Amino acid sequence: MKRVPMIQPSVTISLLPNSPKAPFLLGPNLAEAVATAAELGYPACELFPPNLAAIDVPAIKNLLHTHHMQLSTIGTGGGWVTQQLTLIDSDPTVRERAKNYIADIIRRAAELGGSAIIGSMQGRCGNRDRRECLDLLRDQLGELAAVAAGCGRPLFYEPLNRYETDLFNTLGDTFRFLEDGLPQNLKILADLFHMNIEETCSATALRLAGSRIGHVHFVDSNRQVPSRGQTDFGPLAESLKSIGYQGFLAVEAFPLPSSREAAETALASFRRWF
Ligand code: LER
Ligand code: MN
Repeated sequence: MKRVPMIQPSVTISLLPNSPKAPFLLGPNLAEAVATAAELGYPACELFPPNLAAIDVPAIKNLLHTHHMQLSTIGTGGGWVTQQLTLIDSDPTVRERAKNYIADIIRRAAELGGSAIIGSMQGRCGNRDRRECLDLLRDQLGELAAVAAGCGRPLFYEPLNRYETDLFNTLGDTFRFLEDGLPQNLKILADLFHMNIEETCSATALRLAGSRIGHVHFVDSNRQVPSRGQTDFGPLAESLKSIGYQGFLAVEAFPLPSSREAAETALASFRRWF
């Protein structure tokens, strides 16, 4: 019998005050957000905490248990937003703090059954030597992937569009960098919004990255929820199914026209294509 891939939706919850300019659907009250996600029918959520203190593991575990909700992922971008930490900062003490911050999130996410995401905290190279920047990135990602492996988890690295990083913008370039010696538990986070800006063909890029894809940000071309932009999700869904993708599609999108309506529309879109 043909095995049907298990792709599940997840909804983003920001623990920072919500804003129509930030791509998170629910929050900032965690208890209310988890209750709403469960009521709408989401099996999982992705958290965006502003700092480590916001990740109260026993309290979150209790809340997830009460609502039969899984934690798919925790974003680390708060380390950039609130403390300007990046993995390739030119100051070694900042790099060390950035690495420790992400390592802590990897461990806390693992205790909650989830995995960490490295997006904005990768940083930018700017006018420094690109080779040196990529060497720093390689060392930092390698150490953090080892922390995740010690917890029995993957770690997700996210290529971003050109306006947010100059390290890696496409899945193909990211794939080649990771395949050049970085461990297999270091997976690509494919964000369909960034890909819409950078890829020649997103459906092909997903196929070529294959089993290196570990997580997806499910979002439309204008960073609104799927079906509020101009992406044709049919070919993207076909690609993910063809590579046997088994992870989450986390809706990281603007909460428009309202948090609740966006979360409802995103789930309806998920059911239509997956
Ligand atoms: C940033 O644009 C993004 O897509 C996030 O997932 C990264 O933290
Ligand atoms: Mn993203």
